Amino acid sequence: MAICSRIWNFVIFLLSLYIYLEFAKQHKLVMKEKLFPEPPNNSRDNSSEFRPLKIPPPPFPIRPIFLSAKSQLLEETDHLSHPLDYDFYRHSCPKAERIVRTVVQHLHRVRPDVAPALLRLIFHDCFVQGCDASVLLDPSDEIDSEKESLPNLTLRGFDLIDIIKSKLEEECPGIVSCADVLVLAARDSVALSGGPFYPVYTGRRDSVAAYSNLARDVLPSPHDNISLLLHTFASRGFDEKETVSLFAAHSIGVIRCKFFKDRLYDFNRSQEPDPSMDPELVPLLRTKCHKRRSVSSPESQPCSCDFSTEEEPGILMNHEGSAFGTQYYHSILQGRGILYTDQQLMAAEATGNWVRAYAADAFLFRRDFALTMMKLSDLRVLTAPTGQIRFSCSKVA
Ligand SMILES: *[C@@H]1O[C@H](CO)[C@@H](O)[C@H](O)[C@H]1NC(C)=O
Ligand SMILES: *[C@@H]1O[C@H](CO)[C@@H](O)[C@H](O)[C@H]1NC(C)=O
Ligand SMILES: *[C@@H]1O[C@H](CO)[C@@H](O)[C@H](O)[C@H]1NC(C)=O
Ligand SMILES: *[C@@H]1O[C@H](CO)[C@@H](O)[C@H](O)[C@H]1NC(C)=O
Ligand SMILES: CC(=O)N[C@H]1CO[C@H](CO)[C@@H](O)[C@@H]1O
Repeated sequence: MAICSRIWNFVIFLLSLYIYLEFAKQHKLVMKEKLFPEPPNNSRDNSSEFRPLKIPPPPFPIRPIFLSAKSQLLEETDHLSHPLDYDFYRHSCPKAERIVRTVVQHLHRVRPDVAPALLRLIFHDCFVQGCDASVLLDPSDEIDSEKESLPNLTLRGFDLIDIIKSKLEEECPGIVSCADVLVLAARDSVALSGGPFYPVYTGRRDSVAAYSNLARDVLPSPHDNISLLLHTFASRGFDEKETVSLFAAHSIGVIRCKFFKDRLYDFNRSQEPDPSMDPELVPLLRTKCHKRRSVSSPESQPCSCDFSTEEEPGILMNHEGSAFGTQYYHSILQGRGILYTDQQLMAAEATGNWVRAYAADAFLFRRDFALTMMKLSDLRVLTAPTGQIRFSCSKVA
């Protein structure tokens, strides 16, 4: 018995040593790797784009390898000029970020649509008037809800935000804003679905209004061409590189047939498939998305479609794990982008170059995606004394 147990302990010891050495090796490898690679030599701008990162140390290591690359402290000046604070709730609700993470982790295990839903929510919130949780407001007499405006039809996950918020209210009532909940939850769900982890500032406050008309006007559509797309993203301060990296959000979730069916059957009213789509992909997608439904609801007017999204067929974009992002760019390079806008990334030289760069270099992509998400999360935030802290995210307090 005793010998048996000693052998067993030795095996365990060897195993731990092996794991430790593997980890150390990986760690060293990554540190040696070009952490801040040169831009693709055909990219347009070469000036300030590739400065090393200066971001604060993360509160917890979800992706230690990614984080080890950039644990330098935020520059003092950056910090002072920033409207938000790092770890804003450290005194008022120290468990806030941990609670968000725990709930998101739990939800992620039971519902695979959590990450895509939260990513879409944060994009729709931040892109419209800023990250102020305006997208979460229900319609009422005073609120012309963004939920009602056309692009919101694909939005889900409001219930996820409510669940997280109610947990926070139990711990520290009236302290954590819905805008912060959304940003933190999106950040954690990206990491859980194989994307990079990135630190976010907190201290946002919630809007007292929604902006449904603005939502209709400024949100990009799946039918936008590249010039319109770049114009839309530039209006929110995103350059070509950032625009291309944000599109990696399309590497998870389900894309409904109604958003791309015209490309399979009647592109640009030609009765032909979209010539920019890989001809081998067309029959494959046709088996998922039948023509019949499109006859009764022309694709050029998506708003006349059947809104019952639960029954609406779609394509699962399950490029998760280590392939988050890079696999998506590979698909585009092969003409296998699902949406017209996805494939349009190849229609301009600058964006096409970034697609190539990200397909080839996962590390470059992860860094840029993290930076762009951080930028998105900080768009036009409300801070005290403006805005408010809602008790229920769907209602003005
Ligand atoms: C980029 O650099 C590589 C290696 O230096 C070279 O082979 C390639 O032709 C360059 N591409 C362009 C577009 O300049
Ligand atoms: C890129 O860098 C080179 C050398 O530093 C410089 O001469 C050139 O003007 C830069 N190009 C752009 C677009 O900034
Ligand atoms: C892109 O779309 C816009 C709006 O639909 C249109 O005005 C523009 O001509 C299009 N550009 C190209 C290059 O097709
Ligand atoms: C759509 O068809 C029209 C007329 O045939 C043509 O002028 C236009 O360039 C086409 N647009 C696209 C995006 O192919
Ligand atoms: C489900 C839903 O909210 N649908 C609305 C989406 O937006 C359109 C147009 O703004 C409305 O007509 C729908 O009722």
